Amino acid sequence: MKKSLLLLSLLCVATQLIRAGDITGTITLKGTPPAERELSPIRDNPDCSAMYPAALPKTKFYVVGSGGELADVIVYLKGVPSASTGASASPVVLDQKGCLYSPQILAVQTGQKVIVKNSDPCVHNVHTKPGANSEQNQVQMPNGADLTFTFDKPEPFLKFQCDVHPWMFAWVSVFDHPYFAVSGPDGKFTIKNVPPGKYTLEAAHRKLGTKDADIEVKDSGASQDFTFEVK
Ligand SMILES: [Cu+2]
Repeated sequence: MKKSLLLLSLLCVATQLIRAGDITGTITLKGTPPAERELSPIRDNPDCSAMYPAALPKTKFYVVGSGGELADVIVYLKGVPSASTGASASPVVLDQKGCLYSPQILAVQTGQKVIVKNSDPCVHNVHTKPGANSEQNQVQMPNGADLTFTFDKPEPFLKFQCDVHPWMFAWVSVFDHPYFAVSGPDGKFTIKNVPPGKYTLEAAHRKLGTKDADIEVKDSGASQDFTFEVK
């Protein structure tokens, strides 16, 4: 009898350990955001302007679909205990292509590698401008070896910039847990394998600020949408 109780309690513990659900949702923008600006300094740079024989690229502050689907929103659990799995997580790639960073908004865990590539025929200088983490500054030649960056501390929208091309920016949000996602061009996000429980879910857009929601994640997961507004 005692043995079967022990087995039962072990089974319960094991089941709890593997119980987890996904948080899914859609981010929507109401209203018309400010027009994006042409990156006109590119015109004065022969290396970069050669890559844009027609129109110059524009800023990507608000990446919005025709139905208001809002991309580049970081969605994450707020106030959860530190539990980074970054050291064993797959690296995230940040490319420099067409004298722009791609992607311009990304998110990683502490200790997770950010591999910076240079796909351009010109030199770039990758310079981080962190708040909580230490500053890093490395030159990268055309076809140069990949650079690797990692960050020790959580920090929202840590800025990457290129000192050669002053219009080049990317923003990397760093978390000390794996429970975050970035909304895609369809406005959708999925945070995978969240243990059941009650949480505060926060959505952050670099220009539009943050929105919070209290949610309960069950075995079957949870769903939470966010709507941002520009007036
Ligand atoms: Cu550059």
